[in-house]
Amino acid sequence: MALLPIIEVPDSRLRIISTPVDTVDDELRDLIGDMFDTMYDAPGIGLAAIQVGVPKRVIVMDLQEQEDEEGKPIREPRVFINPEIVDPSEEQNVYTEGCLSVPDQYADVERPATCRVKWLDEKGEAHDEVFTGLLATCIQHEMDHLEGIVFLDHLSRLKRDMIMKKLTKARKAA
Ligand code: GNR
Ligand code: NI
Repeated sequence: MALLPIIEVPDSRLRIISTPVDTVDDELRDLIGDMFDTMYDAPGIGLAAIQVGVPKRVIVMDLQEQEDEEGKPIREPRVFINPEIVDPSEEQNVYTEGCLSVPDQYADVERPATCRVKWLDEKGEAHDEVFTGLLATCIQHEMDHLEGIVFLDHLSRLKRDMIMKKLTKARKAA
């Protein structure tokens, strides 16, 4: 169990384009384990490796949509290595997004409603699935991180500046 520090805007490391993974090995699986610890602790529903300072094309995700009888979220961890988006839909969807690198700030972002994704899992096995709903939104948000993009980049300059101001204010108050 290891919690890794999460990088926040406007840190320039969030602008790095991450590099494809060439071997899925134990060292990578250790990183993935630490990323899950960090994501669940935050808490968040997704995390890209660059958010903990590692410029590799690795994403962990758990939407935690289902609960057990006691109301505890049922864990459904997903790992995406070298993901690729193939067929984004014409149809768009708006979701109020947040980001662990932009703490406590939320804004509506429009993205393709569905997309087909190809990726490798932590065993190095290939997958190819169509994603809809929050899963489609979240994988696109995470894929953006691999390209050095944060959700604020999808907003108007006005909205982005407002959020950055609120963030500065919240940090001063803390
Ligand atoms: O925890 C997160 N919640 C979230 C909500 C709506 C759309 C995307 C996300 S991802 C975010 C975690 C994060 O920053 N991942 O990069
Ligand atoms: Ni994010």
